[in-house]
Amino acid sequence: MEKKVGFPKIAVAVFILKGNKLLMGKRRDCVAHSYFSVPSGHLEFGESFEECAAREVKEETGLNIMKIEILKVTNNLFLDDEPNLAAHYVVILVRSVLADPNQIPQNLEPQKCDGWEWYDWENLPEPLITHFRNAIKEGFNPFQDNFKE
Ligand code: IPR
Ligand code: MG
Repeated sequence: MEKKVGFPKIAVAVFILKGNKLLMGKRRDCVAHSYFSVPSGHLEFGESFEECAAREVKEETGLNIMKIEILKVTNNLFLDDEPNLAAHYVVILVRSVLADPNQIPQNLEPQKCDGWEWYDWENLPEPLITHFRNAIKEGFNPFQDNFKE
C-alpha cells in the first residue's frame, strides 16, 4: 500500500430519505471507485455541514433538500475501497428530505457517478462505501426518528 502523508480530509454524506428509500449512485473516477454511496463531497472553507450537504446534493443531482440533520460523525480509512492508496476521511453523515417530493434526480457529474437511483433500505446495492458499511455495523439507521448520537 502506498503511504500517504498529510491530514485526513473532511466530507459530508447526505442520506436523502424518500419513503423507505435512499438516493444512491455508483461512484467512478474518484476515491472508492465502483462503490455505492449517497451524494457526498468535501467540506469547503467556511462552510457549515448543512451548507455543504445542500451544495453537494445540488451540484451532483440538481435536487433541493431541506430538514438537514447531522446524524453521525465517522472516521474512516478507505483501505478496502482504495487498495493502493490510504485515503483517510472524516465523514459527517446527515439526513434530509426533498424540498419538493416530485423532483427527479439528474446525474450532473457523470464523470464521478454512473447515475442516481432510489434504493430500498432493506435492499441496498453493494458494495457499500466504507463509512456507510461501517456505520451500519454500528447500528446506524437514518430512518429511525431518534437516531442521533
Ligand atoms: P466531491 O467533493 O468531488 O464530491 O467528493 P467525493 O464525492 O469524492 O466525496 C468525498 C469523499 C467521500 C469518500 C465521502
Ligand atoms: Mg461527490
